[in-house]
Amino acid sequence: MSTIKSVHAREILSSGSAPSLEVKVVLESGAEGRASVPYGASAGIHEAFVLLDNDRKRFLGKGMLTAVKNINNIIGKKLIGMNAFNQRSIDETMIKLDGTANKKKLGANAILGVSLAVARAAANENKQSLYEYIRQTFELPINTYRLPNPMMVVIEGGKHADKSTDFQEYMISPIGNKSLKENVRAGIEVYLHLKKLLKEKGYSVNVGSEGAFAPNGLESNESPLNLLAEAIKKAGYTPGKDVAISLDPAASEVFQGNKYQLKKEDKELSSEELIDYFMKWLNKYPIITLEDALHEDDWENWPKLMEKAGNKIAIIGDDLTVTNPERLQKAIDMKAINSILIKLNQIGTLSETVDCCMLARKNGFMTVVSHRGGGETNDTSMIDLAVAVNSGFVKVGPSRGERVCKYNRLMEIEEELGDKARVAGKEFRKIE
Ligand code: 2PG
Ligand code: MG
Repeated sequence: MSTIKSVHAREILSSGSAPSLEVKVVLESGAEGRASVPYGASAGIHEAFVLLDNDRKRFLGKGMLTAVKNINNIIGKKLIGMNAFNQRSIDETMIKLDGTANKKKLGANAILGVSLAVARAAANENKQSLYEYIRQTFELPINTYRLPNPMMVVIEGGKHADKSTDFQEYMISPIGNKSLKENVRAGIEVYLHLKKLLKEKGYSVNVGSEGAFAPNGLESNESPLNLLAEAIKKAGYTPGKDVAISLDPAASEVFQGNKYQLKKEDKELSSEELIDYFMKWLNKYPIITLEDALHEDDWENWPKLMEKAGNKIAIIGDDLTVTNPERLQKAIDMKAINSILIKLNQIGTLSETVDCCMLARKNGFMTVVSHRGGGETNDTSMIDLAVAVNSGFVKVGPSRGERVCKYNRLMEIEEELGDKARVAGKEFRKIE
């Protein structure tokens, strides 16, 4: 047992040019753990609360000094002296101390920062990798290591870009069944060929907030799919076999007046019409996962999409489920999805995130651990989590330091595990 000696937080900068926070936890043994937290751009309304200062004189209101103070003056004081190896009780203590349903009082950003820093300190004390420590401390009944495939956002629109597509993310998913390193390479090569292709066609190759291209003037919301298929071929891969396509329309963001507004095409669609719209794409392109195809509270229509496409592809909930075991349980009961996106900061503690992953696995659901679009940091805890729970994919952009550090961590883990691990590849939906 090693007790917590100090907890210290500071405001840092995130990739979104707004602050985030970093926490350092020191144990009596001298072991240290550091963690920082991301935040979303198109955050779901049911997510845990990100506490901002709202002081317009600092960072346009986006400072995190209040959350930092909550850590240094309230959370830290409560946790000092506690056993760092009892992650569950650390997290439960913070949840109780906050006392609200969505961590509004202390801030989920504050709570998550501490939760992860404690886990890192304990792992360091044990001289274990974080993924290994997560398996051990939560006694996860998983014995194999199956590394997640990359899911790379390569064209972004919606809230993540300016004047691009209505939908948020067009992604490539290398599943070639080789090593993780080879799948990462395939993804990056397709990204580079896509860049060439966009240039040839006269589009800009400036990147959006997740490091994906965000071209102006695309003809329709379907155009990126053709570009992706072409780039996959140009890179020497077979669409669907080596590299497939994943989509996150982030439909909540285009939902207005009870309809889905596709401004780019001057269309206003009902839920059923939007499902048919996507079904046409599924029949035409090698799409293997579809995330947030409907609004976050359009519960009655999600099962209709599942009925039509659930046996062919992964239907993923993100804003729908917000890494919340209760919302996931509802989705399970309603047969609304068969896979779930996992974001640590949507729920705000490591324990609750792991519980959500395990509930998903128990029900045969694939998990995809994801970065955030608003502001990311160089923290790579999401990767260790993905490895700990045998996720099918990790969703991360293919460029910018705060994104590629995640892939670099994943490749490091592959090297560390050697023969003990293999990549999920085409079996990404298999639960092991
Ligand atoms: C999403 C994410 C990550 P944001 O919708 O899946 O790509 O976006 O972090 O902005 O919610
Ligand atoms: Mg999403």
